[in-house]
Amino acid sequence: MSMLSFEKKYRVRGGTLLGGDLFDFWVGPFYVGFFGVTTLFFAALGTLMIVWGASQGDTWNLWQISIAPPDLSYGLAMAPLMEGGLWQIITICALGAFISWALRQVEISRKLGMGYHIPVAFGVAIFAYASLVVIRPLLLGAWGHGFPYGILSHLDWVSNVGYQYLHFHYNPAHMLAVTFFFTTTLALSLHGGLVLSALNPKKGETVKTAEHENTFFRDFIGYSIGELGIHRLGLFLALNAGFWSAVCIIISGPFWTRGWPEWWSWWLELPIWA
Ligand code: UQ1
Repeated sequence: MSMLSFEKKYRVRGGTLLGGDLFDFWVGPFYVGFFGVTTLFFAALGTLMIVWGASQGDTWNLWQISIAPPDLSYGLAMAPLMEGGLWQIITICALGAFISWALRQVEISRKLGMGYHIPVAFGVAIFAYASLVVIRPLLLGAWGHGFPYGILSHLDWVSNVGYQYLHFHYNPAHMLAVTFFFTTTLALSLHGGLVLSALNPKKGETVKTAEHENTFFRDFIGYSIGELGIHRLGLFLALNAGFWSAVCIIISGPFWTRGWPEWWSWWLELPIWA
């Protein structure tokens, strides 16, 4: 079955969370749905706000354009447009677009009778973003703790907040997050390499199957996690990368205010050294 006739078979009505049949249609290959409309709305409005904010700034240099959150003195109140209010609206648009996108994934999953693994996975990425611009600012009592929307400015923010805790790499949750990020890339490169090596042979050679893939890793390290297993492992690694990233920044400030190297004093204070 060609992909087009296959897709036609599964282009079914229903499964919507909101809007009933009203937006239950496709535009070309794309499912629309109520949340397709809200995604488009928030993404367009947010992008427009960024471009308008840039036009009010003092540079069109793509690296230097930045839209800053309000001053800390505004606390958790709304700020005037040009003093962080724009950042607040852009943040609402970003979350509106991301959450709409996740709910559109839910609707498509329901139509296809699939599990919700995809929206749940994307939800963890949304959580990581929200932890920076909503959860931590709320816990610290000011929107000014969010990061600025600019290519270089957000890097400066990361650097500054990192040094605020002396050495962020001593943050145990940051250690876990970084380790999960690296392990994710290791797993995906092993998996991608394995699948391509088996399924995309050079001209004149036959396509290999899962048995070859299993045998490679059994010969190589005495163990194969399997076709389903590698995807479970990949999802586990990736979700943990996002989750511990969120944790590592949420605990910095709200739950630990000193340098992260000092956190490890508990190790030096263990009674076993006496
Ligand atoms: C693996 O064992 C396996 O099973 C056949 C795959 O499936 C296609 C893989 O992609 C990879 C990478 C492995 C090896 C991974 C581990 C954790 C042993």
